[in-house]
Amino acid sequence: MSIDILVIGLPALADDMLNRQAPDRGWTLHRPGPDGLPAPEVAGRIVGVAASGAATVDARLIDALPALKIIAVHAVGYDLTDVAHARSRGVVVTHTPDVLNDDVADLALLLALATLRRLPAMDAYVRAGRWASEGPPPLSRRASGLKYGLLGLGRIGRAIAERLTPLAGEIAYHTRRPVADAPWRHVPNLVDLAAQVDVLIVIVPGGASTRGLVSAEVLAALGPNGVLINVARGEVVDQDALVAALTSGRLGGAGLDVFADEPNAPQALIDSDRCVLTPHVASATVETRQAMAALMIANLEAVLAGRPPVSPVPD
Ligand code: NAP
Ligand code: 8YV
Repeated sequence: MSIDILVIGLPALADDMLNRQAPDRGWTLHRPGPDGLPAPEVAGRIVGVAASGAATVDARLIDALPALKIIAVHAVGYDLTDVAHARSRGVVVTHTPDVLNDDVADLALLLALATLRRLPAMDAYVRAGRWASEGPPPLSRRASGLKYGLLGLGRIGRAIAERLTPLAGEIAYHTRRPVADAPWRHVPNLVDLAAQVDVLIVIVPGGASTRGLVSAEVLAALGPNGVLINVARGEVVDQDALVAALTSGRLGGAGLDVFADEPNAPQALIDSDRCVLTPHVASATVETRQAMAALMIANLEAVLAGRPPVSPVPD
């Protein structure tokens, strides 16, 4: 008997791995149609969903799949899956934590350094022949010795703080509850943290509870010499306020991997040489994407064989 799985928007490497491994497991893979749903004759047989972190798995889709047992999200962030609705239907939701911590932390550090040292602008200066014609470019900012703040100190936040430790003058963080064994200073109020640091790095989950957390007030507290780094979700930052602060010089710079309306980035950010922009690639290395896909497949395999999931999303 075939085991039917709906595959939604997986990145190419994960899609290829699933395609290669499906026959050995007796899995038949299906894709949604233009309405976002599988064909009606297939919908009743789907027992698993394998979804990109960028794919919406909402109540409409879950309700269209009466035999569904598991939604395996290919990401640590599962803000686009309606977990409460899945649970109410007895469907397990899994994600891919930890295997991507190092890559996401590396990109956060890269964005911070590249923004402070204006790396893309310096590269463009050489390529445009301006070094030869105009002489040395304007000076950039020193990264070592600065005060770094983290909004979020979970799996990835800790990996970022550990990378910053040999570099930073000071590291502080804001979370709703202090982390018991963390050696860094907890700041109970986000605006206070932003006022105290030179660089604020955002690494909290997306969703309703964090939407707009980095507000105009937070950006004002960061100030004209402050730098914002976002490797979390675009919606955590008030993007209009960010554009206004950057273009008016009320914020020093920004390094952004995520945006409010992906894959679109605001033209004002594209035009600004005080931003470093990457297209949501913090986990996008061959090694990490293989590990994420393997974990997603392991979760599907476990739940579809009647075993507990390997990495369920927390309650
Ligand atoms: P995690 O281990 O669950 O950590 C989340 C942290 O955020 C915790 O310290 C939590 O502390 C804090 N937090 C949650 N809600 C908060 C709030 N309202 N105010 C202040 N702090 C809050 O998650 P993770 O594995 O580090 O991943 C974090 C997120 O990064 C993911 O959910 C995903 O959205 C994003 N991400 C992006 C990429 C990318 O490609 N750019 C890749 C991987 C992950 P408290 O609960 O104590 O507040
Ligand atoms: C992915 C992510 O880019 O893990 C997350 O939360 O944002 C990323 O690693 C993505 O969603 C891959 O499917």
